[in-house]
Amino acid sequence: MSMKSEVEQWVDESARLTKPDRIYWCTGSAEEYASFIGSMLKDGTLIALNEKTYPGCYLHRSHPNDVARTENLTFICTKTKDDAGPTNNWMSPKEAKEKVSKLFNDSMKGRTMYVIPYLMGPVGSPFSKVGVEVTDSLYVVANMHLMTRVGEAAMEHLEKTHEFVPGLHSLGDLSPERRFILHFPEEKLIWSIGSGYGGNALLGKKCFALRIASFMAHQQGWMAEHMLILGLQEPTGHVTYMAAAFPSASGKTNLAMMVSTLEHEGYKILTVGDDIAWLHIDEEGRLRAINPEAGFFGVAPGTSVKTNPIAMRTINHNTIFTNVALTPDHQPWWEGMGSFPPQGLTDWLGRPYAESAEKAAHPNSRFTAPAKQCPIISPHWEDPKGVPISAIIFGSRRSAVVPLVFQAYSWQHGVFMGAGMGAETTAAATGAVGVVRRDPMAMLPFCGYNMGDYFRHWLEMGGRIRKQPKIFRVNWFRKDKDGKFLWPGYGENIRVLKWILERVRGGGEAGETPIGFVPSPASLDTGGMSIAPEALKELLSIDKEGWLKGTDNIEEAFGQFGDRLPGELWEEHKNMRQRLEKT
Ligand code: GTP
Ligand code: SPV
Ligand code: MN
Repeated sequence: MSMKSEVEQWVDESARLTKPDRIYWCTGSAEEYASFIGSMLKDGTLIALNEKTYPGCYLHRSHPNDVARTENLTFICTKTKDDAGPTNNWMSPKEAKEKVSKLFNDSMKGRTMYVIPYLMGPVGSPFSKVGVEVTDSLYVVANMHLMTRVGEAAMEHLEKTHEFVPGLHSLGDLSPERRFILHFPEEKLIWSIGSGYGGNALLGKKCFALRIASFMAHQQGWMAEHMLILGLQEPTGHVTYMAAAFPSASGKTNLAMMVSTLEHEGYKILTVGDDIAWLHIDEEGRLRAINPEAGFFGVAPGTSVKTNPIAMRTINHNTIFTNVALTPDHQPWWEGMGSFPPQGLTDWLGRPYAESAEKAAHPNSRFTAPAKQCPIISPHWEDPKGVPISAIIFGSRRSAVVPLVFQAYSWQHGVFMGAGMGAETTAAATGAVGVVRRDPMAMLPFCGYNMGDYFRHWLEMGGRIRKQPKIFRVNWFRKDKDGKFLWPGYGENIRVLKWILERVRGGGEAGETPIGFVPSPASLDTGGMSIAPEALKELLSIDKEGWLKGTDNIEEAFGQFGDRLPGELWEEHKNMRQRLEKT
């Protein structure tokens, strides 16, 4: 059977269950995109933005109870609960299908089913993979057009690779009571119903490129990670590539597109990806990364000409905005855009904005824009081989304890550092914001299998990589006593990346501490930067009590995995505690 007929067979099967009135096969063409936009303008799914200042841009308001990923409704449906592990919600595949097929039953009656064949990764890359999403949401179709490579490219890749990940999506009734985001990693299948938002509904992104892909990567010897990929160009013109894992809404897009404040010295950033990296070991034993996505689904609030001018230039044309506020002259607006809320502003719910306690834009409002519109996109962003990675960076929001930057002593120590990472939660998922939880490698909501096995996989990958990337931890979010950020962040983060580059080269000064190599204030290039010496000192200080408490939290988190937690990580844990107690 040809691959086309295999896809057709699965589409038929999905149609028998959901009973759409029509089935439409997406080609991915510009005409198709324009006609879908036209229909959504007509039925009110989209609002056209100002043609002069935001050509080709639209606003979508999602259902008020459907504004972020819902981790509590996300399941890994492996045969055994143990294979999903203690950090994932689990249902048996049988129970999940019985329960949720009832919700899919007739869910597309009176509607059109859109079939989206899409490619994750550059055209012609041996690391790229095909997905097929069927959905009854045109908003999802339009976003998939921007975020992935839809149509011919996918079908051609499919004929060569004979493998695709099917994803069945329906809006259902959008009730959280009847919302399920299900993953069947053993059969590489995704079912999602009851949400039209972001990572819940654009199945190429978190569902495929992280949860299903991480499971495949574990089996096949590669890695699927919640990482940005950037190139750091230095005065000689040489570019060093780095990959960085930060939890949701914790600075990946911003770091990947940063305008360096050391540009006058010749240090600048090139963007390869802002959210997901697929990493493979090449014939020379180097770790290489591709960005499986073709667009950015980025956080709007906080994005301004000051903080992220590159994003502002990327998203002022051909962009879909979701849940931002609307000015009277139809421009998008959000908190932290750098201007006061204008008179006559409409909030994300479509109500007149009153300067009450509530925000005009939802804290998880987002933009969807094609990556090729990024003015500093790397010339290698679609290189089929990927880019060689020299440094891996873990980062998260920590208002206390964690220094601005430090380096792991070894790959194994770095894996421990990532596995034990604590992070304050954000608005990217429903639930409390600002609560510290363990978010290993920023993958807690995205690992499609037992995280104990995932840590083991990281250790094994390290053993296979001949030229191991150096591993670092960063924290832009440490606060002073008054609750103000100690570090200015954004473009100034280049100073940290410069030190990381020096360390990768075997240079750069650093002191040995219980937690790793920490730079002294003098070894960071802070020339021309306004930062109080006391602030810098505090940013690089080690809070012994805080870290000791952290080792207790790590012990508790590691304990959940029982004997699936690699002994090497307990060893690192013990060593760190001993080093802390000795100081
Ligand atoms: P996801 O798309 O959810 O995976 O998030 P992300 O990691 O790409 O986060 P993003 O770069 O969109 O940043 C989220 C929020 O953090 C935005 O409001 C930013 O303005 C803010 N932010 C990013 N970098 C910095 C920084 O260096 N310092 C401070 N203080 N805030 C930052
Ligand atoms: C995240 O939450 O990490 C995102 C947005 O990048 S979503 O696509 O909704 O997952
Ligand atoms: Mn993300």
